[in-house]
Amino acid sequence: TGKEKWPRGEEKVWIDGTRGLDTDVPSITKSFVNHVHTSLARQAYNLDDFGAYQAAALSVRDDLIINWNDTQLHFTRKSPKRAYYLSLEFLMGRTFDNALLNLGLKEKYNDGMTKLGFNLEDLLEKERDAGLGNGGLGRFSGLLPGLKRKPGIANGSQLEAPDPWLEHDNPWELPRADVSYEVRFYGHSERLDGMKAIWSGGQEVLAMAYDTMVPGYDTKNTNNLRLWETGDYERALESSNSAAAITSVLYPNDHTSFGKELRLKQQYFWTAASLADIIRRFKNIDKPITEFPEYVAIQLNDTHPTLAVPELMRILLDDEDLPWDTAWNIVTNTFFFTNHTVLPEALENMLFLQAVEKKFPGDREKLARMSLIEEGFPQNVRMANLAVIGSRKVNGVAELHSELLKATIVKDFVDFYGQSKFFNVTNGITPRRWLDQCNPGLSNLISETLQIPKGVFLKDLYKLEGLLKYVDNPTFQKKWAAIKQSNKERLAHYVETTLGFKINTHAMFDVQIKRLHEYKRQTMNIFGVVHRYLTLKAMTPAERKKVNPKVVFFAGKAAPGYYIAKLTIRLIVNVARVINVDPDTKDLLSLFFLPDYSVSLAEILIPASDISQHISTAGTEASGTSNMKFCLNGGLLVGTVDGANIEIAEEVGESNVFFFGHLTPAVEDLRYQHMYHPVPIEEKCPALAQALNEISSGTFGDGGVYEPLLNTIRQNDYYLLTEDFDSYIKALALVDEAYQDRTEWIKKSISTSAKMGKFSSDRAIQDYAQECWNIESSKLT
Ligand code: GLS
Repeated sequence: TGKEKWPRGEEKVWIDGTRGLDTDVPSITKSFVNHVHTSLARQAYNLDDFGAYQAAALSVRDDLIINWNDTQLHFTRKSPKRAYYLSLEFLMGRTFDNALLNLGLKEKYNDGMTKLGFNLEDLLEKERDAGLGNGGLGRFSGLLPGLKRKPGIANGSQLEAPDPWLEHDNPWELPRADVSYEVRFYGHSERLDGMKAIWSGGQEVLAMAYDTMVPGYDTKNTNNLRLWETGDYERALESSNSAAAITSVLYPNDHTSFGKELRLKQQYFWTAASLADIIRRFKNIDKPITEFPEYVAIQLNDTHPTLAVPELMRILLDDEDLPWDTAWNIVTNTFFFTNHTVLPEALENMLFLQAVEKKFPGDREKLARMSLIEEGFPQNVRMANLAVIGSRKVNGVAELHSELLKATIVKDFVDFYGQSKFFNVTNGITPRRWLDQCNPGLSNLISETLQIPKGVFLKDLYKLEGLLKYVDNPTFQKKWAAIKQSNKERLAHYVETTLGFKINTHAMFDVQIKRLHEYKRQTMNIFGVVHRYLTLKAMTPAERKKVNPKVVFFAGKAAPGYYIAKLTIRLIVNVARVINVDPDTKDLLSLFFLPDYSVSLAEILIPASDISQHISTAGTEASGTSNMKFCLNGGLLVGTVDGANIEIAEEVGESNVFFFGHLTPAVEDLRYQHMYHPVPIEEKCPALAQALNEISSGTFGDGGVYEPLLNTIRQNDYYLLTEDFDSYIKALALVDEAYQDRTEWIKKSISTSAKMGKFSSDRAIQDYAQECWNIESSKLT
């Protein structure tokens, strides 16, 4: 209410001492110099770019902290319902540039840094990405508390090393020694004289909070991302397990369950700390515990935080003394679960069965399928089933994926609960980072053309539809093309400085960037490159003259234990070594695997792409989000009828997307055929067989080493390359043809970008707010 009694001392002295926001150039430079002198203990004489980045970051951080404090106070006073997003991954990317843009201070910092003898763009480059995650799942949560740990990086034929993210003080993170909770592992329960059971013994570990300020765009609201680290304090009561290991080892396998003790301890550590924190905050508002779901919604980002379900039950039963039914009712009205994949290996694997038995008497097999425990040796807990029964609603991340979920993984649960518990929220991407921050030229052109400030379309992406009026306008087309060209030059400059290769920026830039996985079929892309190389080699010089030059880019990481994925990287790198120096072809085809994939590298690659590849076997890619990013930046897609590709085509029109390959319903039958009626690859797909044989023959070095990779296709071909390769090559030919008519291509590019409104993360978050959390925005003024 703002009318409370002032908590201590003289109110006026407190108010006068409150620092304002640095919103003009003199106060920005003053704050910067102050941080150079006092926080860094340096001077103008010995300040390099990294020091300047730190001082500038600390000065922006001061502003963020003010807004963040005000936001926390606002929420504490209003006690609105809060949504908590529990995720084991947060791929935040860089903070500095994002904070400047969101606070609307970029130009002023630019001026200020120039006056101080620095170039802002150089300072922005000094920041290391905060990369707490694997792929799209982590990036999605980066939009919206977690676990603090040291991730690994990739390089060349993939080297793994600790991530340098945590080596320097991270100015964006506040250690909160004042916020900590004890988390207990192991031990036993005791029942004293028929009293309730008490959990005692085992190991106690202190969870300490680290907060990161996450500013909203064009608002003072600054949210909190809370990560947990094991504190110095550890009491091993019965066990010698090291607490430090809990937060220092990154769980590296996207899509693969680990099922081991450390992984389980990590998951329990962080969900227990987060729940203790949520309960503490709820208790401050002095409401009965039965009203918990009216004040708290918790979204489970995949199965990783599922232990929050039994942990909340434990708190309600043991600490709050509630009866089982009351407790379960609270739990199942608090949690919401988002599934991010139908791949079986990702489904990390108690009384509920009685209800199932009642509804479907005698159906033993159904009971076994729906059980939380998978019977076998050893027994496994089915985390996905636990997440489904513990949550009020369950969603997939694109229309096709949500339908497949209902038809497969959660089918029995749909029969039991009915359809209404299951729904879809198609993923989205933030236009602030994936348009304005990564492609300022395009963002400026859109603003100038539509004659609206950037803030308008960056907050309402549907406004881009206004561009459709200019599709046929030659002046606008020229400007649009010029921006793509300058982004291609920026990427070429990056490649030249990191890999030492000069590239032809007038060639078509073809990009595939994502985690390395067989289902994503980077293999099909590299075999396609080999096919193109062999075709070029067989041409006469005159024939080659008619060919569209093309540069193919790959980037992405493989899980450290994923042998086939790592072999794929090695193959790409070695094919590149051969074709990039072949005098017959190098002007027409070159290939790069860019090491150390990160959000920041994606910010350079995406705006530079003419075409990007999203070529998973139909039914395997839950959504994909880079497809949306490419399209927003005017890149076209070549892809399968899978994940969010489908919805993108619905928006932009199928004529603007290069679709190929078998559809989802055919996949199961084809796999059956492969298993029981195999046809030799030479017969089924000669073009692919030829590419594989060329690799086997040693043209790209490393004789014999690729056989295990090639055999995945020759033998079982689970991901159906032999079925889709021919239509893939045809689709690429259509891409080449379309690119020859540059004006038509630019029209497609503009029309695609103009129709990306649906894929704003604002729409996705709004969907969750309405369908699940039942909260409204609570804006700080
Ligand atoms: C993923 C899916 O594989 C992607 O298709 C999806 O876009 C992403 C976000 O929903 O989630 N699931 C996963 O385990 N990693 C992913 O990137």
